[in-house]
Amino acid sequence: MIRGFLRETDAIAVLTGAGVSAESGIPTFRDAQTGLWARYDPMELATPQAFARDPALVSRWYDERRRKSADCEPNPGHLALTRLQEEFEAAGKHFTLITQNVDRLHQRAGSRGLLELHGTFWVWRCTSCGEEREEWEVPFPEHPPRCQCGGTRRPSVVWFGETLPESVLAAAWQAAEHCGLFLSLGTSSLVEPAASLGRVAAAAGAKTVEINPQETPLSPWVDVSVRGTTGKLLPTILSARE
Ligand code: BV8
Ligand code: ZN
Repeated sequence: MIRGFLRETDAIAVLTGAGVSAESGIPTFRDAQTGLWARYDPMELATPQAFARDPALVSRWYDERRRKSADCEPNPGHLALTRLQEEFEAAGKHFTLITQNVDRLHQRAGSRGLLELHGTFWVWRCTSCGEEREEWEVPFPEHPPRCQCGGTRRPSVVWFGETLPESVLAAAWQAAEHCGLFLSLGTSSLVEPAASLGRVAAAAGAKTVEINPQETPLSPWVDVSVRGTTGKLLPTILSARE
């Protein structure tokens, strides 16, 4: 059935979550935090309030996640999406990759033109002068990192309670409304507004597919909900249609 959807559509929108990076060795948001982070709730640390309270702590948490993701490699799930983008674009079809992930493993796998709904921890910005730049050096020499202006720098991610970058969200909504096929991959579909994109696509008449080892609030809304891991399933599902 999914192969039929892939053959028949000329516009695909894909939404990914932390589950897509799990097989690369990066714990998901739901996975219990380990070591010195075990006693912290990620949903609490990823807030402007936590940063205001203890910027060094939050900066160390992001640096730890940067280090982990730097030590990881994209997995077959990431690579299958890169291939699908190449095939779709070579055939003059539309391909939009929308991610909630801030680790840039999709880009390291060769995906291009992503919509990073929640930003990335590889770009940091000054909370005083707003200067923003990529930061690939791991670990940071100091926490939190400082700007030339003396200001404190923060990761260019969207924290809970903060609004998403308008142009990125609008492009994601547009892609969901105008696609013929929507894939929801490795996401618990709990965090808004990202979690609404699948229902937007379904309401607009698109075929919708979910891949997740577990049921999610989106499962009842999609045409096909596959229980399994993206690293194992995507290479077979996305390449079989030739
Ligand atoms: C906002 C960046 C305006 C930082 C992140 C409406 C109703 C209720 C609440 C709200 C609402 N609207 C807004 C809210 C508040 C809030 C929200 O949604 N809260 C939730 C918790 C209820 N949303 C916001 O605050 C958003 N801002 O709306 O602003 C506003 C503000 C206030 C009030 C109203 C409006 C901003 C949200 C973005 C926050 N930033 N990340 C960082 O990463 O540090 S969110 C972060 O958590 C991720 O980016 C991601 O979005 C989310 C985690 O979800 P997943 O990626 O899906 O990962 P998770 O661990 O949950 O699940 C993994 C899944 O993978 C599981 O299902 C598992 O089974 C599966 N899996 C595991 N292994 C595999 C696998 N799947 C496949 N293969 C495998 N191998
Ligand atoms: Zn500055």
